[in-house]
Amino acid sequence: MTLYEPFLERAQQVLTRRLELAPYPIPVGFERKEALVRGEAVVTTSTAWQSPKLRQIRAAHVQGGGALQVLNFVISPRLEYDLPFFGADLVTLPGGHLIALDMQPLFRDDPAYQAKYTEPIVPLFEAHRAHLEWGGDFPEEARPFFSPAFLWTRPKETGTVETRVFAAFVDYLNAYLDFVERAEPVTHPEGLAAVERAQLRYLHYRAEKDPARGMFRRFYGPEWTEEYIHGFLFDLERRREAVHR
Ligand code: DBV
Repeated sequence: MTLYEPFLERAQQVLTRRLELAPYPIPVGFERKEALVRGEAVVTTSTAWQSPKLRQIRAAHVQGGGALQVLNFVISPRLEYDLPFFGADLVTLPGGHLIALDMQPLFRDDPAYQAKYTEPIVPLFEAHRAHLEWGGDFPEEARPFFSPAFLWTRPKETGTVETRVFAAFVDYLNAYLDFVERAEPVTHPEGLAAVERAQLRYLHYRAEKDPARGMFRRFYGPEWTEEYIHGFLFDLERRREAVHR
């Protein structure tokens, strides 16, 4: 087993148990991509589902030996719901582990939104943070997208990833699915427009600033990489354009 395989397996179990899960289409050529990098195979596999309230639940899993493992897992709700995004960026590089786990708010500065989607998970955040040291600086421009319950850590021990980070990942996912269960559709046109704007702003940012871009370009080339980012990883913009054309 590679480091993040158990995360993906558990996510699939939990999602299958708690949602009406259907496959989400992965563009041809993106289910699996392999390159030989300094004699070592680097394989990227994609997994994706949808459910009645969730537009895209997707994972990108990069496996390239002990010093290169990445699981990026993002859930994008359907545009009828004001649910936050679920975002996990679990990264192991030669320099060490880097873990970002959050439910990223659509309306970060709205107290009612915070009361609905952040305050309920603060106890969970506090419980896990106690075992996961704050990861230090991260890009200033990313700040508006994170919630106050952002778990951000650079564990020194792989064992910490396997135990503490795994527990936090499973707890955050279950707490997210609690929100999903309770979510009711937004009905006001202004509310719906605001949700769409907020989702587009977030996903546009993620696509533009994808920290994996350099790595993917080196492994698989720029064309594959841009298509993967815009056509699969953060595909809302493309899909809205298709609807509005
Ligand atoms: N990050 C992605 C996707 C990845 C991915 C789709 C499939 O969004 C991997 C792969 N993240 C990835 C890699 C690195 C990071 C780093 C490979 C290391 C890059 C490197 O060091 O070369 C959270 N991820 C990071 C960093 C942050 C995040 C803050 C450090 C980046 C830096 O210091 O420049 N997750 C990332 C982020 C948001 C999020 C910015 C959102 C708003 O949810």
